[in-house]
Amino acid sequence: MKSLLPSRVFLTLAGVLTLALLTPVAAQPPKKTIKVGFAQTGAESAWRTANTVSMKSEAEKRGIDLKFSDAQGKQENQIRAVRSFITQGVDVIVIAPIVETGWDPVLREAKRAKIPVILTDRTIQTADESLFACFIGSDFYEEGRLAADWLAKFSGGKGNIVELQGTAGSAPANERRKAFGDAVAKYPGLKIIDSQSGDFRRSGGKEVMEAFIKKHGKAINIVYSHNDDMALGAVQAIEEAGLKPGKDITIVAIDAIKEAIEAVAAGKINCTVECSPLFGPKVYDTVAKLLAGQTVPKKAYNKDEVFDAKNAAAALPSRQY
Ligand code: GZL
Repeated sequence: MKSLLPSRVFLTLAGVLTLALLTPVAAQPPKKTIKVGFAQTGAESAWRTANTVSMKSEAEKRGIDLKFSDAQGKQENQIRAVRSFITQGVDVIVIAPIVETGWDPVLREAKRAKIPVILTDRTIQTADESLFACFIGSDFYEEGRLAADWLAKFSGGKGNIVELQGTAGSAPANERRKAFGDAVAKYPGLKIIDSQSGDFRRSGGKEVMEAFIKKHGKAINIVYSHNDDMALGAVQAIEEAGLKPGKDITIVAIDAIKEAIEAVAAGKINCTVECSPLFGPKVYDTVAKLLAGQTVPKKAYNKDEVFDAKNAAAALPSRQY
């Protein structure tokens, strides 16, 4: 049978095909896995747990190699973790600084190692803002102001307040306290009669509230708590004292964790101001921009909403933490 192709064309095609099969395709260089070191504060509250879940699950989704450290509430453990991340040569360091001060020396070491640092959740006090690439978190002062404004309206600007403070020296405790105090000062009928730290812990909120009830008894009209976990502890103490939380004593808190919104819907807490912990996506988008040499905003604030009897029940189905 006559060949369909002249033999020399056939041989040429066969040669080209053989050559193509034998020439290794230029292997794409394997995509480098991004390594991120995250120095987390600890596991003091439901908010913190949700924050850790967001950071870990989003890293896994994006194929990021996350080196995670839980400092168990101690700054020295966080600083040790940052030094370890520098030694490991991670690409970016993320810190949720437990307290505001004492960060410059280790941040200078990260800068010398040319590793960018993202501050997430809590800010720091430093004279040299070049020591960190950016801050991603909430505006704690605004949260304190929103809580005070809501309370002034709800209480008609009258009542004795006891305050449950967050972790001593932390940015949220400092700013939520200052904002609330600045706002309440405008109402002569509102008076902060006592204020103590419960360290953002539920057990701390319960213990401090028990002491307040013992000391002030029925003189207490209002509880202002720097986070929901301490407020939920205070609810337990108020009930154990035979009083009705949300009715005999008004309770205003911050975080808007699901359990607190449920308590608002049940009338046991009167208001909680949101402080979203779901930073994962925003942090890793920022990591990608920094590694691509892009500039990022120095401060990026999350949007926070206020929940009370009017909107709590409707919000519950969509809450993620
Ligand atoms: C706020 C965060 C605080 C929460 C607490 O961004 O730092 O720490 O309000 C958490 O619940 O423990």
